[in-house]
Amino acid sequence: MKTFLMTLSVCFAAGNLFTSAVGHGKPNREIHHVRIKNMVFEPALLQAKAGDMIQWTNEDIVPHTATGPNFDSGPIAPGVTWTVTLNEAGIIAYKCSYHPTMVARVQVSPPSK
Ligand SMILES: [Cu+2]
Repeated sequence: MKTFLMTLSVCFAAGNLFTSAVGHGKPNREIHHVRIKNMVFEPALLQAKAGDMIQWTNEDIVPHTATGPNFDSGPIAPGVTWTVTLNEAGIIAYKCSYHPTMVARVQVSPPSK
């Protein structure tokens, strides 16, 4: 009988642990959209948080790239979307490797807790 009671109390404690572990949500990860149109990245300065995804969509009729210090889309064909996740905070300048006048930035702030 004594063993039975101990088992019950252990289960109860474990149940409490489980309950307290629930409710810690994942950090919110947003998807940000950059439009490539008329040889311009829009917006020119995008605000994001570390861990967010950035999606470039090429709405021009020629290929472009989104090329930064730590990522490179390679050619994004017309009508195609390319996505990257940026995990480090900072201001990231990127360009299109085909068209040097096409430059823009993403400002990545630290992740929200
Ligand atoms: Cu381009």
